[in-house]
Amino acid sequence: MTLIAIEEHWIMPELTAALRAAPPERRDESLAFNDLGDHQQRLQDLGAGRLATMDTQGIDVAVLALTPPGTQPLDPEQAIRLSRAANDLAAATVATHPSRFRALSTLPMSAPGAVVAELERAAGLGHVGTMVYGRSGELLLDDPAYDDFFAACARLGQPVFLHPQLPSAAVRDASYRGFGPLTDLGLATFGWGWHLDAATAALRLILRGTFDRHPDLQIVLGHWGEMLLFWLDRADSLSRVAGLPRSISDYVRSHFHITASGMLNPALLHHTLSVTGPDRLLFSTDYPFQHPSRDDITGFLTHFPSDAARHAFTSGNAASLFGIDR
Ligand code: GRE
Ligand code: ZN
Repeated sequence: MTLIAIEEHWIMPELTAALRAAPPERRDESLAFNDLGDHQQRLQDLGAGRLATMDTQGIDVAVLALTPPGTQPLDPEQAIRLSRAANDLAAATVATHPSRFRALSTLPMSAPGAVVAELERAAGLGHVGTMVYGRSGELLLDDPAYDDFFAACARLGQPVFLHPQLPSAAVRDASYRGFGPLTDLGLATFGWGWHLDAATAALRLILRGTFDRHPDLQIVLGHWGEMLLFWLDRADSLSRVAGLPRSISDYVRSHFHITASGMLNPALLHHTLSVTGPDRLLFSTDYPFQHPSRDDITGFLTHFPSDAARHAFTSGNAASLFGIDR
């Protein structure tokens, strides 16, 4: 069995320094998660330590992606420079261990006019897709400023991983305060807000007609589809008021791939299978934030309805979506 994990995070110290030095209105408090335990060291390690963990878990190929918030809170000039640096370092890492690593590119989303050029450059370096977030500054991902980006992703066959990020200050002030700094931050992020925010960003892309304009575009959602997959019955009524040609769940079934992000819960697997079928499910651990053991992973794999579905999840779907052949 080949195991491909597609949401495996890393960080570049120069980027951490720039994010920490950002002005207060651009600073992302979720950066603190990278400092918990040995995360910082694990995130920075693109060599022996990471490979040893992969070997212990039974992971053959890790698809690397920066940890949130990428370069998205940075000013345009810094975002362009550090996205390039991240893409170059990721390419060098893949070149050093070509049978073990692939990478998703990092794009300067705060400089919408520079995004397509860097996507094209990163695809040329061999990056198999890109990871973005639902918002950069005030600009939401469904803003027309990003339409050329989605056109380029569709044209180049680059899937877009839409990863959670800290909700805007306005949303946090309205909904995620009142319990003390740590609980407030957890409520806004890993405990709830991240997953609602990413689901809303995905839903907004559908409502904006993104997939009608770009029929070849593919999106990846983590955490078993964030909250979107659990609320399709309700979201479907939106397609009618929005005048979309297809139902929301129909867009999800034809334009979205769903990854586990280390949440190896059979109930979530069964729900996702009931929505999308086995051909859109992808394995990932969300390294280093989740660290399932080899036994956790093999135990989870017993819950698949067939060998074909298991194989699709462990490597087949990732191989075809990202063009990974090893
Ligand atoms: C994630 O990438 O999903 C993540 C983090 C930090 C903490 C928990 C987590 O980036 O799930
Ligand atoms: Zn993640």
